[in-house]
Amino acid sequence: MSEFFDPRFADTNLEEQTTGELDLEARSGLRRVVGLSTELQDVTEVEYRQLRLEKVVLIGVWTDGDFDQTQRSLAELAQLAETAGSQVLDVLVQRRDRPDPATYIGSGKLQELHQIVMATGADTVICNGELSPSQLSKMEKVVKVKVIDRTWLILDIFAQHARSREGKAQVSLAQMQYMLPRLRGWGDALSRQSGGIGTRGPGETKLESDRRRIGKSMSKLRREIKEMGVARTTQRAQRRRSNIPSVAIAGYTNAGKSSLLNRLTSAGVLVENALFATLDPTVRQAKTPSGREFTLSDTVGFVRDLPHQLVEAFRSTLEEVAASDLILHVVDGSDPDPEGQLSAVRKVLADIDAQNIPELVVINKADAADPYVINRIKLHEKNSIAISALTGEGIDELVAMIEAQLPHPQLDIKATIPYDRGDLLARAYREGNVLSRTDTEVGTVIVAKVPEPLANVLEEFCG
Ligand SMILES: Nc1nc2c(ncn2[C@@H]2O[C@H](COP(=O)(O)OP(=O)(O)OP(=O)(O)O)[C@@H](O)[C@H]2O)c(=O)[nH]1
Ligand SMILES: [Mg+2]
Repeated sequence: MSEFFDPRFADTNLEEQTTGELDLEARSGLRRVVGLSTELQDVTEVEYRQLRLEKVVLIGVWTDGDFDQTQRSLAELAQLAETAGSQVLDVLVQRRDRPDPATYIGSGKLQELHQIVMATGADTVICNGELSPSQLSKMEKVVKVKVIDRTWLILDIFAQHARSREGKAQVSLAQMQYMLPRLRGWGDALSRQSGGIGTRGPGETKLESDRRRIGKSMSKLRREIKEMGVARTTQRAQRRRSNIPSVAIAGYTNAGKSSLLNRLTSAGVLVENALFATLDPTVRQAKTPSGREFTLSDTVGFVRDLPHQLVEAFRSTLEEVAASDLILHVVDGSDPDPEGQLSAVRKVLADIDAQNIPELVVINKADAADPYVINRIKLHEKNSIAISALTGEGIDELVAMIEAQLPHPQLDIKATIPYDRGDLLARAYREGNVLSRTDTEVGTVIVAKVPEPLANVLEEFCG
């Protein structure tokens, strides 16, 4: 037995939408919404594409775990849909042992879904998961509007938010990667629109030529993305040579990563109550209170089950995190499930080989969070601190923790630096940890821990 549940999320404003009141006649003239299939032809010509989602019905399957978890997951899907610019008309959950292999939800329920789509005037159904191409097309046949899955929805938000050339190329690549194995599922639509003789290569079906074209575009994009990442790799290498440690801000989307960067460096990056507001990485110079330089980077946020296509495509952007000396893992302490956020982010960190980088858990939004929840997180996360990027609470303590956890310069030295070598003194402060300083007649005597290259330069002043 399977049943529909309607979790009635507070922010999906369905109050006035009762099926009986809707003019079903007027809505029965459903148009076939222009969807993925019909736009496919242009895929190699346009840089990136957007679905213009409008009125959507969300559907999820509740298989295991508690209902709360399913409800949270659908609330997040609703937030994603709204971020993509759609209005959520209804949210439905079906209780099943597992998703139906053919149609995701059972065929009887699919008919009910069709009724709901007609009654509400929805033009799109969004499924909470990654669906196979044939599941999507079978569902479309019954509900008679476009059906997309969570992965495509996230790809769409990324497409809308991509600003830089690199970001757009990465999103295009991820979209194509998603689309390639799905071409067969949309075969009908493709053959309907194909122009017949003259539009295909010799002995080639439309499907094959589409595949080939997309494959070619993907290789081109991969090449371009690689080239665009070179500048960043060079800068990173330079910083490494001069021993400037790098700190990366990472975390769940909307946790307050950009707000934290702004708070720590007055970077002025975009802060928005929207998912995936940041796609392009920002790197800023910062200094500890004792004057030690480090870089601080803010990058794309993560989400539960972040589409692997995006992780792949954004690999060069995410290298900023993978190559850092310390990760500030920002988690939203006011979220209903901060521990779930932490583990979702750690999965992605493992995917990009960043799981062994020292991690400082920054529990943000302490101003809005339940103190009990903060304590609960602190209990499990030994290296953590609660802060508010909004009010500034805990920021000084965070900075002190960052300073203590930056990689330590290795060599102990005592040097007398002549007064005309102010540059070396400045370097000792910048790159090392100056423990004491005394001004004498012959120069400044410092006792310090410094990295090896600087120790070599200072050698002639030691002893
Ligand atoms: N109450 C409260 N809100 C905060 C705090 N920090 C950030 N916010 C809000 O949370 C929302 C998201 O902040 P961002 O800094 O854009 O978050 P982000 O992690 O960069 O998000 P994405 O780039 O979209 O992944 C904004 O509406 C911020 O104003 C905080 O300490 N307290
Ligand atoms: Mg951001």
